[in-house]
Amino acid sequence: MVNGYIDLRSDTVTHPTPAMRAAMANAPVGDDVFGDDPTVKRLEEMAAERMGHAAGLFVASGTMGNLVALMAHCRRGEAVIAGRNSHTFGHEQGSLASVGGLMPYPIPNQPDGTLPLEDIEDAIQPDDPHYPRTRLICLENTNNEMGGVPLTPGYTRSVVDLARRHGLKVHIDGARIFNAAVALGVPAADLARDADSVTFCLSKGLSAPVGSVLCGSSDFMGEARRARKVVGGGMRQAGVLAAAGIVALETMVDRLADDHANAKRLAEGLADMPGFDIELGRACTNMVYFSLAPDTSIDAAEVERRLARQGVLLLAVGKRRFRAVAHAWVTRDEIDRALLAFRVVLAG
Ligand code: TLP
Repeated sequence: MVNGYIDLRSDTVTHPTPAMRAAMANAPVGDDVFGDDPTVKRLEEMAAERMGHAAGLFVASGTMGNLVALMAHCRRGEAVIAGRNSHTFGHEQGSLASVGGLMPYPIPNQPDGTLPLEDIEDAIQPDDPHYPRTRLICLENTNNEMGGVPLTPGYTRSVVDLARRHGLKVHIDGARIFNAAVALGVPAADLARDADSVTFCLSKGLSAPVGSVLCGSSDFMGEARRARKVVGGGMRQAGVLAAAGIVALETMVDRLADDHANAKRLAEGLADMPGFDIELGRACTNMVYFSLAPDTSIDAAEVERRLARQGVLLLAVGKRRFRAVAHAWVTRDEIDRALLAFRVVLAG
């Protein structure tokens, strides 16, 4: 429960755990813009190690981490290849263009979240003064819009190999990379170390109140630190926030398997209801995307309203499509109660 609701809108609604609140209250801090905050440094080191990279940078959000990464990799006027169905392209207000001065070349994501290698190759601009220089490829793991699907280490490696052949960099928006790691049964580093940079979020399934960490090489982090400052992301006694992030990394990763099991349970329950259409196989991490069956007469906004009256929140992501996300603040029992509420709502 979150504030009295079975809140399935996102894993971003999770609250900090009691251990996080205690760590925040007691965290040693310093001015992080001067590099003086020991708790931020510790989090950055832990994060870098978990991702298989040399250095980390604590940032305020996933959006900031992605923007800072893009700005650090590219110069204004350069081109970035990203998924048409990626957060960086579609849900960050176009900041790569408006703030970063970068030209996006979007490619439709496949149902498994991947960008076909041929499409990436086709999107690389020739060395010709008519076109921007292509500098970077962005991947998203898990891919949110395609259903929270994880990208495998093998696929990531193949994109990195392609990038190397063309002298390009690779950034991974790994907002939910730990969900991918848990679903695939591999260490997160196996999904991240081959890329030039990766951002992951502490404030989604890991339940910390604020923050993400951008990881990469030490040289890259020098550039990223500058980019973070220019977007106003230099924080001072940020150790109070980083402390929760440390607890998140220490205590909240392995339990993501419970969220995946709950998402599967929700998906299976919805599949049993004639009013909804769902592709069961897609619910392999903590997200469940589903639609109203063609003969269901109410629209998604109405379902959302009726469910809220039953104490269940979810997101309508289209006129007839929804997203529900399992997370640490929803129990298995609450998933079952949510399924009952769905039945009530469909019955009118
Ligand atoms: N996604 C949010 C919404 O913005 C859609 C959500 O509820 O899923 N990358 C990915 C893949 C994300 O899903 C998100 C947040 C971000 C980056 C941005 O993270 P924040 O919200 O910390 O800026």
